[in-house]
Formats: sequence, structure tokens, C-alpha cells
Amino acid sequence: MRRRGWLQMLAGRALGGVVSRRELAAQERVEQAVRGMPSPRIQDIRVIATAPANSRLVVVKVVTDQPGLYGYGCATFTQRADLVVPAVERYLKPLLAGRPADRIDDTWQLCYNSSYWRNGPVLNNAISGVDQALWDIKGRQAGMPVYQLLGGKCREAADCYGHAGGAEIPQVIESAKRWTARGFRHVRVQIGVPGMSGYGAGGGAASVPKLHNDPVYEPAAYLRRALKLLEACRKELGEEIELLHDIHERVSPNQAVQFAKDVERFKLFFLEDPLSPEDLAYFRQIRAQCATPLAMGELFNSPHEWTPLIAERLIDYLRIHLSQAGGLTPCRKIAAFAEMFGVKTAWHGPGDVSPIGHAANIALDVACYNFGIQEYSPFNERLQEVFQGCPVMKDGYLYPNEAPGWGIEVDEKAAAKYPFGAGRGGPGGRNLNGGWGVIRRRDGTIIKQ
Ligand code: GCO
Ligand code: MG
Repeated sequence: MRRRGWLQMLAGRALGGVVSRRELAAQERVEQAVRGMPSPRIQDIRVIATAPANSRLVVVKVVTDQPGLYGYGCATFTQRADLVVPAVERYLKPLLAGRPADRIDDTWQLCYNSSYWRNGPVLNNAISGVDQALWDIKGRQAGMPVYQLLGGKCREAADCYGHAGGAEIPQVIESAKRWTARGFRHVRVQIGVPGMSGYGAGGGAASVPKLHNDPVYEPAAYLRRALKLLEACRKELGEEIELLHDIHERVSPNQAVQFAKDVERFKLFFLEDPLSPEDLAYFRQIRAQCATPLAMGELFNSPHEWTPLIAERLIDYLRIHLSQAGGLTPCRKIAAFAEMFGVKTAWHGPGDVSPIGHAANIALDVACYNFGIQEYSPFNERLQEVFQGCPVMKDGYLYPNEAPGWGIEVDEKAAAKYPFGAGRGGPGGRNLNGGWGVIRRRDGTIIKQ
């Protein structure tokens, strides 16, 4: 109303010759640009919890006071999924109700600082749910996909890697060939260790003598197998294929240094998580001793973790899990910061990221100059039933949806058909409610997994 009055006033002045017709036309164009886009307010915030592909996914829906204007954000922390729900419903919802839905950074800062103690996975994921939903809302308002709001495309689609794994080398090679047959240029290869609980591949039925009844893992045995695997992959898959490998932080810092040196000759695309976040200082030693490209970051919560690694150029690829770091808002800043230091992005994209989270990954992938690679997890039929408009995979490239916002609609009725299950049963059938069980060395020492 106020704006219309202002235009009428200008028009009156134009008639009287005070304002030029040109000036008036310009003002009308401004008016046109904002017409239909008054500031929406946050009316409701809801949580959608669903497990269509077994992983527990948490999605936040932010509803505005404008009819039909809402958005979705990924808040998935699968091992502690139930804790994210009250963080959203009991803390963020009352904090944000009635506030403008179009102030994304301001809202992020408000949420982030409101708990004083911050940077934890539960709170960061809750914030991410709201943050990504606000980006979705802004895209829907603008009638544009989110990557357009970030400046538009730097590339047509995101080059991806798939996961190949197996108990024995020939199985891994077969699995890798299935990816290349689908057009993938990059494959992550993981091998099991007989009788052991490996990451990314099982170890078969063999049994290993041990002083306990839990799953067992020995870092040295795994490293010997992984080295042989990479050697065989290079030989049998050729030098064109880009190979990746994830250590998953399971070895000692010195073993990581040694392994990074050992695999240098296989020219990996990257070696992921050679160290745990607690051992980050050892990256300096790896860097000083070899040129194996390094990827790190899916466990990061806090700027204290990624800032020094980027600023000192200690890693090559950032593996941050968007929701774990607090959403799209902090991650687009991290990407820009990393660009200044020649560090590329490789956002975390496993099955325990919802399709909304994958859409957020791809928005950054196509819009950021320093994109490196995208991890790809296929969207099965049930996922596509719940999340309509999942990103499309073709020849190893993932394409962003061209519809406004994330371009994804969540079918809440379908989501309700796939409630959270009983969780991973640990040994002896213990119900861990979605959490991970323990893995021990032969002597009983717990390892980080
Ligand atoms: C990866 C990861 C995942 C994580 C999982 C944890 O590189 O894809 O390591 O597989 O283990 O997301 O829940
Ligand atoms: Mg990983």
C-alpha cells in the first residue's frame, strides 16, 4: 500500500513536470521487480523424519504466512537423528516464529549464537534444516533454482564418484567396472579384510582370534590390503580412471603418513580422511613428505577445524557434510575462502544425506568455481517416491533440478510410510537406535570408526 502511494505521488509529480517520465518508468521497473514478493514471515517449522532407504533422514519444513510458500532443509544426523527433532521443535521454532523468512544470513547468525555453546552436530544440523529451507523459500519466491541465487552456473553438472567395494580384489574391480560402464570417470575403491569389520566393504566369514566378542579391526592388516588393492586397480583399470580411497580415520597418525607416501605412485584423485579430527596437526607431516592429494572434513563441525587446514594449504579437497557445518550459508563462505587458497570442494554425499541435502550440494557444485568432485549415492525408488524431483544422474554427471528452490517436493504421506526403524543391531542384537556399534582391535581396544 505504502509503495503504491509513493508511485502515485511520483506519477502526480510527473504530470506536474516535477519528475521526468524516464524517472517514473525506472521507479515502475523497481516496483515491478518486487511486486508479489513482500517479506514473508515464518509461521511454522515442522520436522519430517523418514527412512525410505534405511538411513534415518531428518528434513525441516519452514512454512511462511504466504499461501503456498514454504521450503525444505536437510537436518540429517543419522546416528543421533532423534535428538535433532527437539532441537528444531523446542528451540528453533519458538525462536524464529513470526520473524522474516527472507533474511537468511541474519537468521543463521541468530540461531548459531542463540545457544552460546555451539558447533555441535545436533545444533548445527538443526540450524541447517532451517537454513536450507530459507534458501528453498527464496528460490521459490524468485522463481529460480538456488544455484542461480548463488551467481549461476560455473559448469553444466557435477562430475561424481561412485562407491566400489568387495571382500576380495576381483570383486572390487568388477564393481568399479560397473561404474565406469555407466560413464563414471571417478570411482572410490574399498576392500574388506578377512574376518574384520572394514569401512566400505565387508570382510567375509573368516574368523580372527580376538579377546572379545565385538567386531574386530586391525589397522596394519587393513593398510596392507588397501595398498594391494590400489596397485591392482591401477594395473587393471588403467591410468585414465580416477581412483579415490577413504581410510575413514581408522589408523594411527604415523601409519597415515606412511600410507600416503606408499600410494603416491598410484596417483590417486584423493585419499580421504587419513587422520581423525583429533590428529589434524599430522597433516603437516603428510604434506611435507608426499604429493598424494588429500581430502578431509566430513566430521568437521567448527571453523576451528577447517580454517587452518585451508589457510596452510594442508589439504586439497574439502569433504564437509553441509548440514553438519550448519547448512548452505556457512558452506558457501567456506567454499569462497577455500578458493583463495586453491583448495577444492568435495561435499559429503553419502546415503545419510537427504535428497534435499544432495540438492544443496549440487547447487554449490555448479555455482562455485573451485568445485573438485561430488560423492554420489543413488536415489532408490522409495527415496524418489518421498522426494519428488531428485537430482538426475547421467554418465557420471549429476544435474541440478531446474525448478525453483531445490526443485524438490516432499510427499509427507509417503514419508510417513517409512518411519525410523529399530536401528542397527549391534552384536547380540543390541538395539543401538540408529547409532553405531563398537569396533575393537584384537586385544579389545576401541578404534575410531
Ligand atoms: C563417506 C563417508 C560415509 C560415512 C557416513 C557416516 O565418505 O561417504 O565416510 O559413508 O561413513 O556418512 O554416517
Ligand atoms: Mg568418508
